[in-house]
Order: sequence, then structure tokens, then C-alpha cells
Amino acid sequence: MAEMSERLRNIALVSHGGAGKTSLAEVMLFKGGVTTRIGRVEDGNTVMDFEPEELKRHSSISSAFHQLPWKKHAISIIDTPGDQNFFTDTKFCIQAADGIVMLVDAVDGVKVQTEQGWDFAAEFNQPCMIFINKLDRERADFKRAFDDAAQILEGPKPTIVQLPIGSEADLKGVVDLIAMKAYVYDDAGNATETEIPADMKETVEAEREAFIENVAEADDALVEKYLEGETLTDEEIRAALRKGTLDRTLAPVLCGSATRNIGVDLILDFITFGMPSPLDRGPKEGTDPSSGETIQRAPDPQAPFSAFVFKTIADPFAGRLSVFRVISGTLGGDGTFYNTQRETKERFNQLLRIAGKEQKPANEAGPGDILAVAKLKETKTGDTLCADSDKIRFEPVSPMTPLISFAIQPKSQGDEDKIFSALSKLLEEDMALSVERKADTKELLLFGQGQVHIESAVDKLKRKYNVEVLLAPPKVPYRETIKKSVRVQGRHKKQTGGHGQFGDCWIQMESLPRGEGYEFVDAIVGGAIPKTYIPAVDKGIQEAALKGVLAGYPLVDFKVTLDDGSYHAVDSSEMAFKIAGSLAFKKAAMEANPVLLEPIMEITITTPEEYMGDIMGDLNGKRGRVLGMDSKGKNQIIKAHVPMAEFLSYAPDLRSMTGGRGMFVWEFSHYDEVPAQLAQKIIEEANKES
Ligand SMILES: Nc1nc2c(ncn2[C@@H]2O[C@H](COP(=O)(O)OP(=O)(O)OP(=O)(O)O)[C@@H](O)[C@H]2O)c(=O)[nH]1
Ligand SMILES: [Mg+2]
Repeated sequence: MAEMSERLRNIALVSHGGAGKTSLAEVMLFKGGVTTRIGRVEDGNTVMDFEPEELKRHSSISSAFHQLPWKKHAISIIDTPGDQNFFTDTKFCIQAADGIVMLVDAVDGVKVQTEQGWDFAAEFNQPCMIFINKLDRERADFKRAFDDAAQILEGPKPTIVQLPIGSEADLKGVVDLIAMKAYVYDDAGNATETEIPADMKETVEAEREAFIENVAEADDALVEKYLEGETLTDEEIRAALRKGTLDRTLAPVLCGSATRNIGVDLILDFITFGMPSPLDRGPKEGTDPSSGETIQRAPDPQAPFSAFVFKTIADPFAGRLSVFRVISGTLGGDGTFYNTQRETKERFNQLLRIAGKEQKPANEAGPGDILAVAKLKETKTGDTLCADSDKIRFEPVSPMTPLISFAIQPKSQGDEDKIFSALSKLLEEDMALSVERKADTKELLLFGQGQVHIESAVDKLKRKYNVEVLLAPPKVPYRETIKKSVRVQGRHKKQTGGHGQFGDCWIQMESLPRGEGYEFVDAIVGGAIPKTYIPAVDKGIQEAALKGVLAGYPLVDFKVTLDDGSYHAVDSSEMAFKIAGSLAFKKAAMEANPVLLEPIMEITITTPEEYMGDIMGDLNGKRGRVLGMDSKGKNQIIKAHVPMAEFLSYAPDLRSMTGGRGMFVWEFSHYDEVPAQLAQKIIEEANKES
């Protein structure tokens, strides 16, 4: 088992959308003899993109898994989605890998998602290598793409290991700066070793020099040898390059073309020698659930079993699949394990290895293995699975914060229950989706990363669960408050015939600072209202405050002081005082200068410099208030307060303003008064509806 783990490489392919991850995976699988032809994304016949939504969009929306043998190693690849909409999945997969191949598009260079993927790699301490892809395309530029990476990507230093031979349509192959050899590829992707082209000699010499210097820096002993002018052997260079990669001082840069099958065999070679095995990754920290102490699990097949679930797939045939990464120990073909988060044992029948859209039975799981089991009862993405006798809890990674929400309504009446159960299954698969039933607007809201994310969820609801829903922009949860202090009387009297009703109270109402909610003060002296009826007044006010006097939105941030009243020995009751309280509230709210409040979000926008002007203009036009600006690499970061009402469709807006290169996160900040003219419109609209 240990030997197997040593020869295992878990690699996640990461980049911005369309940089060529799926195409690269396809060629790798072909090279490894797993497939007999190379699938093409355009033709919808790839192994790694197979969901109908992916085929429709020619782009990955969910991570995919496969394995290939390469020179006595087993390479397990995770093809992640590059679209911002599906990046939570990408983040979860990066955590489960042992190394990252970051693709940089030779035409587009480093985009925001490239950077974000790179940051995830840092978060999970993942060694990275870079593949500059699409060098065969028109306007491809190796140097520019590399400079981009060197300038923008923080942490491991991008270090050129290969140079392209030719470019655009004339791309022929690559020069390897370690072995100082040139490889030229034929149309079938077979490499022939040749002389380094004469016109490249100078560049190659210079780049080799820079390369050696970079690599030597990763190893103190080597740097001395190098400075003393001694020649370093290939072995020394490789060892230092590997060390530098593993400890994240270096990120080796390779290059080629996925679809032309240029340089792909060399990436696979590099993965086997330059990327870590699960054993190299060392122990993982967790918590002992009984003592709360920090403990570790080493990647040792003899250690107690531990693993974490990082993905859940609703497979049409196998049922619900929990995909996990083994940290320590060995798991047999069937049996049980303990789920620390759910505090329960789970039973499983068969270990499965996921290969594209298929699953193959596996006999055993050891450190580093990425496997799945079907039909666990309670296990969710993020849970720790471990030996019942040696429990450990790994901290689950949190999904990205939702950026957009839509209200969903059934297409046909009476489908509400069906929708709810289908949605909950969808939520198990996709941690970045969430639902919330809004008490104040009575809507069922579906939250996600962007419009595309929500729409593809709706597509899936229909395809997998046969429920159809309509999407509507969510209603803004406005609030109301008051600005003036008033004192009013609420008097409820009905004393004609039979048992009468009598309640009478005097309240002072004043405004509280934003966010303070509601406060009730009992200042009754001398029993003007008996103690038993005072809570009823409070309750009557609270219930009435759920519907404000302006537009029916909850009225908040006010204080009520009950200071006087009267009662009747026979006719007074809790109900009568509740009504008196609500009458007092309505009267007071009307007189206390009521205003409308709207939710203000704090937004953080990251964008390439060139779109700053448009974005700032748009922010101003939408009543945004810029809090600050910062730059990171060649990106600008803008922080602003924005009214939620104006930014409900910001995900698609920003996308179109920046050609998909800008991104944002936001969270609720506070409530603020709606400007008077706007408030008038909102109030009219709300009153028309009711
Ligand atoms: N010319 C050229 N085109 C490429 C190359 N690699 C990928 N493409 C094309 O680029 C497009 C996107 O490729 P994909 O492999 O789907 O990219 P991806 O990174 O998986 O994209 P997402 O799944 O959306 O994140 C497809 O049309 C590919 O044929 C390449 O090396 N050269
Ligand atoms: Mg893809």
C-alpha cells in the first residue's frame, strides 16, 4: 500500500473558464491509454464533461475525476470548472488534491479566476505548476503570459522550465531547460527529440541560466555550489526543482497546446517526478471530538482510517455518491466507518473509483485515494469519515458566499412540496446553493454564485427531478422606522351589550439607533394598568410592528415606554389590552415621521484596471458609495456600500461590463433610509399590491 501511495499523484487542473483544462485532461487520458480517441469540447464527446448542461454550454459546470497510468505511476486527475459560478466545487477539489496544474491561457493571460484558483492553492498549501496553454492560437504570446503570471501570482515564483518552439500556427514543440533537449511533435502528438533550433540558442542559454539560478535558490547546498561556479547535474537540478515546488517557493512553468497535443507527455512526466505523492504531503491536523484536542493523521496505511468528503454527486444510476479523499489508514471493500460531524456510523457496500461518468469497483482504499461510496444515509459534503475506534474531526471548508438570489415559484400549482424535496437533493450536491424562505416577503429564495449558476440549477431540477420552476428577481426586504418621538393613547372600548372589552394605554415612542431592534419599557406606576395586562400591550405592539404603516414592511429600531393607562374591573382582558397596544402603535407610528429603510450591502469588486472607469460610473449611477480602493497585481479592488435593490442583478451586469473578468463578493452591512422620491414609488407599489 505504501508503495502504491508513493506512486500516486492527485492533480487538480485549475484555471479560468476556457483555458483548456478539459481538453488537456482528454489528451492525458488518451496518452495514458485510457481512451482510444481524444474527445473535443466542441463536439460534446469528452470523457470529463458529460452532464447535459456541460455539453450544452461547452464548458464544465462540475468537477470530474479520472485516472491514468504513466511510467509506473498512477495519476488521478480532477478537472475543475473555471467559471466563477461553479468555483465552490473547484475550491473543494483543490483541498482534496496533492498538487495543482494551473493553466494559463497564452492569449488571455492571467484572469481573475486564475488568481482566485491560485489563492485557493495557497489556502490549502498546494504545490503548483503552471502550463501555458493554447500557444498554437492566433495572438498567443508565451512571454506575455509568463510575465503576467510572474507579476500577478503571489507566492511560489513562476519559473520557466520549457520554452515553446515556434508560435501560433507554427508551434512545433518545446525546449526542455533541464535536459537541454528539444522535442518536436507530429500531428498525432508524438514527440521526436531534435537539436535545439539554431535561432533559439541564445534565448535558451539565457533562460537556462535564469532557470538554474532560480532552482539553486531552492536549496542552500546547491546555491553555494552554483556560486562557486560548479556545474550542477541534471539530478541535482531535478531534486532542487522538486523541493522548491513542494515547499511552494517555485512554480515550474511548462508550455504547449492541449488540442494540438504538444507538450502533454512532458506534463505527465513532470507530474510523476516533480509533484508530491500523498506521502510527501505529511500529516493532516484535526480535532479529537471527545477531548477537543488537536491531533494529526499521517498518510500511513497502518494508521487509523480517516478521510473527508469533498463532493456529493446525485448519480442517476448509483444514487447519491459521497466522494472522499483518504488521509490515513486502509479501508476494506465493504464495512462501516464513523461520521464525526453526524456522530453516527455509516455502512457502505462497495468502494467505487470514479472515472468520468462511470464508477468502477475498488477493493481497498489507502492514503491519498480519492474514492466514492453510494447511498450513505446521513453523510454530507465536508464531513469526516474515520475509524470508529479512533475518531478525528477535520474542519470542513466553507462554500463561497452567495452573490445572487432568485425567488422560485412552481410552474404548476401544488408542486411546492415536490420542489422542496428536489431542491434539498440539489443542495446536497452543490454546497454553493442555498434556499431560504423569507418570512417577510413570503418568498422561497434560491441563492447562488451567479445567474448561470441558478439557471443551471433550474435546468437540473427539471432534468433530474422533473420539476419545473419559474425564476423571479427576489423582493427587497425593506424595513420601516420612525424619526420623531411622540406620545399617544391607544384605547379599545366596546361596552355595548353582554361582556364588554376595555383596554387603555399611553405610550411614548422614540427611535433607536440603526440595528437595535425593539425595546419595551414598563413605566407604569400605581397600578394604572394591572401587571397581568402589561405583557399584552407589549405583544400587541410587536405584532402590529410586523406590518409598518407606510408600505407594510416590518417597523424596526424603536423604543416604547408604557407610562399610563386605565382598566375596567370586569371588561378588561389580555385581548383588550393587546388591541389597545396595537392601536397605540399604529397611531404613534403615523405621527412619528415614519420612513422606509433599505438593506445596504458591502461589496468588494475585483477587476482588471481597464474596467475601473465603467465600474465606478455604474456604481455612482446605482447609488453606490465607494469606501476605498486598492490594487493587487494588475487588478483593482473596490470596496463600496451599495443598496441591495440596485444590485440584484449585479453578477450578470459585472460579467458583461468586464467580459467575465471582474468578480465580486458581498455581504449584508446595514439598513439605511431610502431617498424620499424613491421611497414614494416603493410605497405606492407596495400599497397597490396589497
Ligand atoms: N487552439 C487551441 N484551442 C484550445 C486549446 N485548449 C483548449 N482549446 C479550446 O478552448 C475551448 C475551451 O476548452 P476547455 O478544455 O473546455 O476549457 P476548460 O478550461 O475546461 O473550460 P471550463 O470547463 O469552462 O472551465 C475549447 O473550444 C477547446 O477546444 C489549445 O491548446 N489550443
Ligand atoms: Mg472544462
